[in-house]
Amino acid sequence: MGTVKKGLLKRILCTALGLIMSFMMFAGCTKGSNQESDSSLILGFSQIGSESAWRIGNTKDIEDQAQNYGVNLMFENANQKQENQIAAIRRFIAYKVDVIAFSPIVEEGWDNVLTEAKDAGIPVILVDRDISTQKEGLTTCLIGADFYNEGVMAGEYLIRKADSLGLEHVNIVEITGTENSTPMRQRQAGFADAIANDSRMTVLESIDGDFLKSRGAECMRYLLDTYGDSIDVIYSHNDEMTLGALPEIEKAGFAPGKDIIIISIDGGQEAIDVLKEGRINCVVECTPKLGKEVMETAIKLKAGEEVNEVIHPVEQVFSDEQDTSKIPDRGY
Ligand code: GYE
Repeated sequence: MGTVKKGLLKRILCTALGLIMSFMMFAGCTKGSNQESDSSLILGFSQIGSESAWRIGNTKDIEDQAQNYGVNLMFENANQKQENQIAAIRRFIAYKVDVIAFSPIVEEGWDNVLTEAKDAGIPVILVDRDISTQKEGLTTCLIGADFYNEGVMAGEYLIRKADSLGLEHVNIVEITGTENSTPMRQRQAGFADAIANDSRMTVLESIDGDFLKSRGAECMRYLLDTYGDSIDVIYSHNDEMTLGALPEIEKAGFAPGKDIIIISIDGGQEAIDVLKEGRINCVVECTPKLGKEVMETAIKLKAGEEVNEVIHPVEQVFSDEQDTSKIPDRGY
């Protein structure tokens, strides 16, 4: 065969192979090993944004598990805006996806778009955060952490810490997550309830840090200016805000973890490393690894099967009460 003909044959073969591979990828056939996989399922997922290590870990897990289960994922990042999430859900409806999943940035304001999804016959899974509504049947289930319990675990740690240090009075400042979001509301409520009967505890102020590192720093500067050395404890609703606050505390001449008790939530690697250094006292775990449950639930919903209304992952507390050098790598 002449070189020209050989080259042509090679090109035809490559193109054919390329076409077969792209078809397999589109159909989700690249991993056929998972028995429960469904390569015909199209899942629209609207993510809140990329505000934290938690969120980035959550996105990666959803993408990895979609691949693992052979699910075709239409992923949209709302960059912290509810209107972008609403627009994404409308695009999923227009595209006639099989299942919609989303993490609502705040609890209110979803009735119209979710009624449209319901009218289109598309089941909706809430991932991570909840919604608040008077209407029945807009969503099928919630896959996410028990934020109230996280707040309780944070409060109970503080009571044990105050006992061990023999503190008589404890002044707390709270840096909260995004206003009107489920983790903000529940982490605040769980913590408040856990310390309610302990007369040593006073919350000096709760301030909105929006789950952002930059806001954590800003809030901390304000709190230090306002309350100075009367602050005994910082209860921060996520690691990002905690990591933003720490340098400000140090700049003001205090040693975090010693002069001021630091309590955080999430458990990303960076915060765990700082816990190991002794500059954070306690990190309540909130796992971002929800992808497996999301895929399995979406597959069941498409098949018309029943699903559990609420799925909470099991979570733990990391703190200076344990040998922190033994905490395994977190992976996010
Ligand atoms: O704690 C925070 C993130 O909703 C549980 O959102 C999530 C929270 C998480 O940005 O870091």
